[in-house]
Amino acid sequence: MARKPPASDPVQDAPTVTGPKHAAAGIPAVAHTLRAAQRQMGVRRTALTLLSVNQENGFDCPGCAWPDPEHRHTAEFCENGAKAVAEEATLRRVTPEFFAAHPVADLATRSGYWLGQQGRLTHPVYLPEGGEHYEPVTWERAFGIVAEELGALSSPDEALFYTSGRTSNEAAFLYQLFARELGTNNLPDCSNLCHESSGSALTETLGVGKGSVLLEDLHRADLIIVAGQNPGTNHPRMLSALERAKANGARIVSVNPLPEAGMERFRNPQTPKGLTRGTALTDLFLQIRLGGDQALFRLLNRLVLETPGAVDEEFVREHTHGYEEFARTAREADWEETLAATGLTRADIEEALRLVLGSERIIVCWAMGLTQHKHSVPTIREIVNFLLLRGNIGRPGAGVCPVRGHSNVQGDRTMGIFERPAPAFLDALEKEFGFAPPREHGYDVVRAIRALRDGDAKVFFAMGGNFVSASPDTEVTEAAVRRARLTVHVSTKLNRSHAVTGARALILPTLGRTERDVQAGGEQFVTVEDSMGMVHASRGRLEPASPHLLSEPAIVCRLARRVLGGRSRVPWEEFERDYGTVRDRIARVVPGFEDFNARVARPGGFALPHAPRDERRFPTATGRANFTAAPVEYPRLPEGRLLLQTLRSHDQYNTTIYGLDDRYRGIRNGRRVVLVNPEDAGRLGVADGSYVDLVGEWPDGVERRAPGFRVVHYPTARGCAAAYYPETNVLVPLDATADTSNTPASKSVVVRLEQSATG
Ligand SMILES: Nc1nc2c(c(=O)[nH]1)N[C@H]1C(S)=C(S)[C@@H](COP(=O)(O)OP(=O)(O)OC[C@H]3O[C@@H](n4cnc5c(=O)[nH]c(N)nc54)[C@H](O)[C@@H]3O)O[C@H]1N2
Ligand SMILES: Nc1nc2c(c(=O)[nH]1)N[C@H]1C(S)=C(S)[C@@H](COP(=O)(O)OP(=O)(O)OC[C@H]3O[C@@H](n4cnc5c(=O)[nH]c(N)nc54)[C@H](O)[C@@H]3O)O[C@H]1N2
Ligand SMILES: [Mo]
Repeated sequence: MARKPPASDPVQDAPTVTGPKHAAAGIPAVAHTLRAAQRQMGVRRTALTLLSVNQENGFDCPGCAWPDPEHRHTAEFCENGAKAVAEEATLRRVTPEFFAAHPVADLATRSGYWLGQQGRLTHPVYLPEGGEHYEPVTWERAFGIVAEELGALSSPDEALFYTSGRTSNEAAFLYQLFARELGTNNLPDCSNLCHESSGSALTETLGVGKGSVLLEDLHRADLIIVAGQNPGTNHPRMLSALERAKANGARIVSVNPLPEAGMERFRNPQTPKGLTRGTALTDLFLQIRLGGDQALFRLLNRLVLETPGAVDEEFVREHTHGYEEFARTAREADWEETLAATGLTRADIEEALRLVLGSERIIVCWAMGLTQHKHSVPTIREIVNFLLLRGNIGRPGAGVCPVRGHSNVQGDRTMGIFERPAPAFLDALEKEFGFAPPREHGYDVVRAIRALRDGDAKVFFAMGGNFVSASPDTEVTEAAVRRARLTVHVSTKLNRSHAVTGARALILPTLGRTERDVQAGGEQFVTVEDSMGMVHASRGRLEPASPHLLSEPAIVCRLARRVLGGRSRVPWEEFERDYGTVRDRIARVVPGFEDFNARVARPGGFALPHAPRDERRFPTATGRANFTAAPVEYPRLPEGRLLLQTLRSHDQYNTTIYGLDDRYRGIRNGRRVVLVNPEDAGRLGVADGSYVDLVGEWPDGVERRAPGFRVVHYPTARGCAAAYYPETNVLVPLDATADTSNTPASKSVVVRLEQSATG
């Protein structure tokens, strides 16, 4: 079977380059939206579907986790949200005939783009041991196969239950309940690859691993620092919030190795101004080196400490712990070292300080640019120090704003999708359901891969996602997954994980967000939690892609009945009939969900409590907000090497590739590109348009090579390079992870460029 990363068929990857744009959204985005949607859905369905995204009676956009504004426009969707919807609501279908025509070995040679473009999965299918094709299977038989393999394990801890962040609260709650009644906490999820570093840092310092701001806080802030995030592509609706903040007088600092178009200027298609020039968003652009953020915030903290009257002494005295030690360490911050770590100038940092000191209310927003480094957790802790110093936690217009990825990734964690559950959560489960959940911690994603590799895990079950493509070290991960006895994917669309299988494999097709979910108890809705802790209902409107689909809750309930049989204490049948009964249990188990069914029925849903935000109460080990002190770290680059970040283009949703353009960065018709600063390129002797292999350097001596990338001279920070994920995941070593959170360090990979043989 092909092990090589497949080429980007059907279109030969042939990038053309025009250079970065300086504004995002506007009329071209609207045109792109409609064109992309109509290609998948046709004109009528496009209109029907897009009009019910994020409306009170409609479905939650399966794109990002950005919250909904209180006054919704008729078209509360963005270009990339529309693409996410069109991917799901497409009229193309993957049927049993498709699998008969394409053996698994053939699927394994196809690109992720090609696989995704084939359309929605229509039937449960099974790959028997030694088989070459997936073949149709009944749901009963499929659940029987899972039960057989789970029953053959010597311990439930040999099973892994992965979750991607689109799963609803109801499905997530049922799924973790099933895994725990079976007897394992092996619940790795995409969060392990994503915002785990934020959760780790915030739980320790503030006592709650979530953001502390609501949308109205952004509108009221004096200063918003956006670090390590590209909202123009990944959270386009955030640009409207930034625009509104600007109109109210806020300043915006953007901290990024790349000048991202969306942060420069926003043309809001829903306002008259947006039809012309739009709004300039960034007041100060700090073009930082990859991994330089901790050093930057450390020096800013020193400068704040040295400014008379700048520290909010009352807040520090009343609410915090660890100030003295932190202040001692911060005072040692060194200008020279900071300039080297960040690549910034003295003037840059002095200007940033001036904006900080001139602002009463400060918010820091961030995403993957801060969470996917070895020292991500201390970096985010340093940001907490920065905010605590001036009392910017727990008052309007101020706080921490980790901007989440998947539309319900935060809710899934709230529902107990976590390999290290809090004892209080397990106690509540035990009390409610009367079985003793396992207490030992389970595997996160990286540990799950090692367990598969080492033969310690034998059944891999995925509730959504694309495990082999999203995970690091593609070759290691794929070889590990192939050792499994059974791999099972609950999926809407085909992806590479279906072609890299255990001895036996199942694909269980499921309903998407956009589709009507009818159970024995009538039409159902589900709920989700956005990035700011707002919970609301989501109701699909479209006819399901096929009559053979089951909803995610139904799949879990039926599987649990089949696997656990008479020994289960859980009323799975009732839960499947009526999701309201699941919400009644969530209300009794998860704090903040009291009276869930009644409150979620209100328009707009409700906000979960957040003690630091609401009452300046910090449920940490010390009972206060913790300042922390850690040594400053930043990546050191050997001579002749570059530090590579693996990031998203404008035409993808994680491993789902919508198209081959990255419009705002001026790249078209290809994904195998590497962005290199022209001065570095000159020093390394790589011409614009030449082809190179990216070769990873990591102390284990294993050669990790991503062949055939077109060099693009691009204004990124010196010493840094950028290329798209998942094509470059082959370069991220499994063991290169963040301290504490164990998130793969996919934004700081040391590489050398070699003349390409394949170009
Ligand atoms: N359309 C679309 N929307 C999405 C997604 C998608 O793939 N497509 N994915 C969703 C998911 S799951 C997530 S987690 C989010 C991801 O949202 P983002 O975090 O915006 O995604 P990335 O493309 O990884 O971009 C990382 C950004 O951080 C910058 N950066 C990288 N390293 C550093 C650093 O060391 N310091 C600083 N200051 N900046 C750095 C990069 O230049 C880039 O601008 O988006 C979500 N929304
Ligand atoms: N190198 C590198 N690696 C990364 C990242 C990076 O920046 N760089 N980012 C990481 C991040 S932030 C994340 S979140 C992960 C993402 O990791 P995952 O969440 O595992 O990956 P996705 O590509 O979002 O999953 C796409 C698949 O989900 C399925 N799907 C879509 N909708 C539904 C649904 O409603 N139900 C079900 N059951 N299935 C559905 C479809 O089959 C689709 O093919 O990747 C991580 N990997
Ligand atoms: Mo993510």
